Amino acid sequence: MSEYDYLFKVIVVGDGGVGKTAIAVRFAEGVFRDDYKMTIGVDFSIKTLDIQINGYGMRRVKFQIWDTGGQERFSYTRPLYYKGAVGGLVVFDLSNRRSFENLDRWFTEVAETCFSIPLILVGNKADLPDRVVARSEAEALARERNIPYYESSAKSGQSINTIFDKLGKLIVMIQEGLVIKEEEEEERKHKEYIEKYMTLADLAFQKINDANYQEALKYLKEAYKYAKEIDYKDGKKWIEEQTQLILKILKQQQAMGTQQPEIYMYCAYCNRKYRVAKIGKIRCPKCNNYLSSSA
Ligand SMILES: Nc1nc2c(ncn2[C@@H]2O[C@H](COP(=O)(O)OP(=O)(O)OP(=O)(O)O)[C@@H](O)[C@H]2O)c(=O)[nH]1
Ligand SMILES: [Mg+2]
Repeated sequence: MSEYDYLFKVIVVGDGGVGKTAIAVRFAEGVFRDDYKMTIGVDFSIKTLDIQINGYGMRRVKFQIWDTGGQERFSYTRPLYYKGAVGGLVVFDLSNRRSFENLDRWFTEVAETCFSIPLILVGNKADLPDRVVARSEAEALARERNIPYYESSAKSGQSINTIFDKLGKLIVMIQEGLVIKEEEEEERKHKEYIEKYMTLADLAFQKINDANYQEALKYLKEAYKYAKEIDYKDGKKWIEEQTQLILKILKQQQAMGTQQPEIYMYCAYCNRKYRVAKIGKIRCPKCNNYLSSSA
C-alpha cells in the first residue's frame, strides 16, 4: 500500500519578506526562525497530512511545497517553478501595506502559468501588533476572487495547519470531481424545493378558495421556508402578497363580524378561478402570471 493517496505540488507566492519560507518551514518542521534568509529561486518543503474530506472519508496527502523567492529580481525565472502546481498560497504581510497592494500582480503571475488552480489568500504575521491591513479589506478581496482567506502567524503557528488542510481539501475535491457532485447536489435540492414550494402554494390557494384562511396561512408559512432556502424571489413575493391579503381579510371579517363578499379572479393560462379579498395585482400560484378580474 502506498504511504499516501496524493502527491500535490503546491506553490507559495507573495512579496519578498512576507513569510513564505517561514510558513512552509513551520508547517513542515514545526519550527520558526527569526532571521531572514531570502529565498534564491525556490526552496522546498515536504509534509504529509491526513485530511478529512467532508462526507467522503480521509485522504493522506503529501504536499511538495515550492516556496518561491518573492524578490523582484527573480520575477523572470519564477514562473518556471509554477508549472504543474495544483494549488497555492498567495501570501501578504499584515504589517506591510505594499505587500497587500501588490497582490493582484501575484494572482496574475500565477494565472498566466496555472489555469484556475485553487488558491488561498493568507495574511501573515498576525502576531505583530502593528498591522496596517484590516481583516475586512482582505476578506473583501478574497470574496471578489471567490477564494478563502486566513490570517496566520508562522511565529505562533496560528492557522498554519488549517491553511494546508483547507488547500488539500480543495484540491482533492477537484481531483475527485466532488466539486461537480456538490454542484449537482445543489441543483437537485433546488428542483426538490421548487416542487415542494409549488405543492404547498397550491394547497394554500385551495384553502384560500375555500375561505379556510387559517389553514392557508399554515401552508403559506411552510412554502415560504422552501422559497427562502433557495432564495426564490418570485415565490417569496407571492407568499408575502397572499399572507397580507389573508390578514386583511381576517381583519375585515373581524371588524364587520360578517363573511366577505365572494370576489373571484381568473387565470387565463391555467383556466382556474381563485377567490380573493379584492381585485388587484395578484399572481397565479401555478404559472405566476397575473390574474384577471373576468373569466
Ligand atoms: N513576527 C513574525 N515574523 C515573521 C512571520 N513570518 C515570517 N516572519 C519573519 O519575516 C522575515 C521574512 O520571512 P521569510 O519567510 O524569509 O520571507 P519570504 O516570504 O520567504 O521572503 P523571500 O524568500 O525573500 O521571498 C523573517 O525574518 C521571518 O522570521 C510571522 O508570522 N510573524
Ligand atoms: Mg523565502
